[in-house]
Order: sequence, then structure tokens, then C-alpha cells
Amino acid sequence: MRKKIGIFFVTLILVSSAIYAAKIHTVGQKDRKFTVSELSIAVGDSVDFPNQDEFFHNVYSLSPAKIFDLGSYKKGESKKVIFDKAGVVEVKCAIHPDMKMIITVK
Ligand SMILES: [Cu+2]
Repeated sequence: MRKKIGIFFVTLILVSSAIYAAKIHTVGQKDRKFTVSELSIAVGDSVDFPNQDEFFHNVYSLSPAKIFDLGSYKKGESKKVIFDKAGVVEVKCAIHPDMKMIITVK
């Protein structure tokens, strides 16, 4: 009986983790701005950062919930970041100081 209960819970965990599939969100860089100023995502989700401008951008963050630096890249290129920790992440561009957006990871 105890073994059956154990199997039941293991199955339950496997099924519930399969139901939640991590999502991929998109935040572009267009006209020297991020296409979204705020985004709310779940832990484990990723965000794709396509450059849609004619010039380079360098997306990065120094927020403790996710520190990253994608380096500078040109139009048509995109880089993806996986957000594995809950918290508020301020995303900026190293080339254009006015470019800012917030990702809330829950
Ligand atoms: Cu930029």
C-alpha cells in the first residue's frame, strides 16, 4: 500500500511538471527602444531579444535575479536568456542609456 501511494505521488509530480512547459517571450529592440516596457514571466521561461534596428544594441542586466550581458549584435540577430530565479530584472542597453525595460519573474 505504501509503495502504491509512493508511485501515485511520483506520477502526480511527473504529470504536473509536464503540464507546465516553459514559455519563450520576445522583447525586440526597435527605434532605439525595447518593444515592451514591462513583462511578467514565470521562473524557467526565456526571453528572446531580437535586434530590429539598423544599428547595434547590447542588451544586459545587473539585477541580482539575473545578471547577463548579450554583447552587441546587429539587425536580424537575436539572443535568448533563461530566467531561472524569481525577482525583478531591469534590462538595459549598454549602447543607448535611455533604453530600459523591466522583467518580473514570478
Ligand atoms: Cu541599444
